Amino acid sequence: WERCQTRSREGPDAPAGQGQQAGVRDKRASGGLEMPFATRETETLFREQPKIGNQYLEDALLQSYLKTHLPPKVREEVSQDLEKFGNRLLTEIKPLAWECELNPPVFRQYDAWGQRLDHIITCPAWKRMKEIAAEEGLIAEAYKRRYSNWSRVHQAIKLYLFSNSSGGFSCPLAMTDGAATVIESLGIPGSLKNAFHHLTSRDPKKFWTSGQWMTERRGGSDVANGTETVARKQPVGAYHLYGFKWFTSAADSDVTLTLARIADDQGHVKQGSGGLSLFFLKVRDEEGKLNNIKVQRLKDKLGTRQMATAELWLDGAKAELISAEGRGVASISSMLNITRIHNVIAAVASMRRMINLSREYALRRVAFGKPLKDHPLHMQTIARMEVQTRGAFLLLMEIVRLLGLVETNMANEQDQLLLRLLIPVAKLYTGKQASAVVVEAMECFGGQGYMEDTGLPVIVRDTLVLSIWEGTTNILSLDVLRSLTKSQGQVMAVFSSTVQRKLELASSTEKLEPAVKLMRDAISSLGRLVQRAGSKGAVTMELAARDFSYSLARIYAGALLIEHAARPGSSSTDVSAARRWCNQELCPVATELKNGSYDAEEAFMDSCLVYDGSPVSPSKL
Ligand code: UCC
Repeated sequence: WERCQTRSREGPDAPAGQGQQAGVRDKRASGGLEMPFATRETETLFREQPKIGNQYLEDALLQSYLKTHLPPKVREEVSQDLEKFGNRLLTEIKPLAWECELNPPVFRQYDAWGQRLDHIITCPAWKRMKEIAAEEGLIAEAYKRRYSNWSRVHQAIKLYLFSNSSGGFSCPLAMTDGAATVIESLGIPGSLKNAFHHLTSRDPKKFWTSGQWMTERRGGSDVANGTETVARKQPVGAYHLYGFKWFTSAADSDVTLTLARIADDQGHVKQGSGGLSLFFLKVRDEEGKLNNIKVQRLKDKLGTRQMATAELWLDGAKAELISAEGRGVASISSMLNITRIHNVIAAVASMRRMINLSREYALRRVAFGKPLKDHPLHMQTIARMEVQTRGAFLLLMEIVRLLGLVETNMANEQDQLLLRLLIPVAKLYTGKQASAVVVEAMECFGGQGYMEDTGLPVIVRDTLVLSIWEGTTNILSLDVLRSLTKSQGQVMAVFSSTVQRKLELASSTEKLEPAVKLMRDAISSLGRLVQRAGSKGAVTMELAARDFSYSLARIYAGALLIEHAARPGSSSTDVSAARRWCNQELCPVATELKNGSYDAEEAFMDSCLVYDGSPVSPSKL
């Protein structure tokens, strides 16, 4: 608390003028005499504070996407809602986000008399965020479906606008959305009807959030082998859970989904993925008492400090089995796929916010006798980030468009396969893009970008987790391979035909020809590679997984940018973004394959390089 209380109470783009006021005070103090030179310089620097306006109205790509895709009546209503929300974000929500940053959660384990409390104390602004999330329907919108398949797009855009002003509340919303999806996919059984109603409520007094307690001490990626929690069946049907959850994000949630191994009559459990089942539990009872859960401590994190991440002991927590026995991982996957989409939303939103602040600053900041906007090298740097962000944004919109179709039973089999493939691809790619873009954008502010009270480091810190949350880059790359194997390669056929179709739309647009050609070359390379992949061993596939996933991301985003640039009424910047995107290496996996990077000898050499000599066998580690 003390650390934060000393920081500015203003956000990164608080109303300008404080510097001027300080200057006026100095003037009065010096009796109206000419100010010293140094004071005047300081005053000038304060005036360069970047400001942001209504983030919906200022997002040209978002507006053009809605115009292109949404039916006019839906667009009109959605647009009104987004404009209103954009204003609310500026006037009410953004200051609350800064309050959340200044007042991170506090853990009180005991009272003065030694009684165990285990209270996670959150600030009033955090609690207000929960009410606002309900009022704005940030979860409800996706389940009430008043715009049919477009409801997901509407919800995702609201979350995208909310993300950087949410004070970390986007995280519990991601898990809440995931939990609601799991419950809906189970057909909303009677025992979970009430929970579903609360999770998708627009009433702040009724709205619940959910956790997603998956990570245990032995590992977060290898859930199948890392989960030790045991579930003991009770005579009346409920289960009691015993275990230790090592990372539980937004631990102040009302309910959670979690995995455990059901013990048989002798207390034995089945190991591996097939031993895991999915459970639903309420964190507290009606009187607010914890459900046989003990809070060990709060995590001390690099970022997302506004949100309480805790270590929890489950000491007989009452829970309901909600999957078939042994189908825990498969059942929680539908939650993971939703939270991974939220991760993409957060990644794109961070990039967009940092670019908007950078370009605003470039209008105001003068260096070497002219504003930054008149320095070509500086503009080139921001433009490169802009191209990356546009590709990522269209990828996000494509995924939520497909999700909307699937959830309203309007998707065909191809749409479903494509969605399954694109979620991990987009999650892993945008997580990395966002980390690179926000660090680059921080540099656009020089030393100011590194100052805590500008709020810029908060965005950077909170973005860096996005490549880790919900599966690291390599784990997601392996998930891409999983989707290929599971569909027996069908996802790749759908991927290629969808990309080809998008390119055909651009065939009559001369300015896009070079980009289309580069894309066609990349798809051919990818096609050849996939054909040869069958004859390669598992090590080659694993070594190629990340580059392969990057290739899919770059090719698909390229196709989306080209499609967007080929639409009637597109702008020269749309065309330029598509061309520039396609000028990067679109299919790195093909290049690396040619270089022999995925051969067994190279894997051996990787190990030698890492350990500077001979590879270390696991037993020596
Ligand atoms: O970090 C966490 C909370 C953070 C807060 C939330 C923030 C959200 C963003 C907010 C932004 C503001 S919670 C921890 C997150 N943990 C993970 O993401 C886990 C990472 N590890 C994996 O994803 C692994 O690949 C595992 C756990 C899925 C591997 O498990 P298994 O059991 O070894 O894998 P299997 O055997 O291949 O898969 C088991 C079943 C299979 O189905 P069947 O049996 O029918 O063949 C798979 O096809 O699960 C299915 N499956 C999937 N299905 C696995 N993954 C998927 C998937 N992604 N989609 C569909």
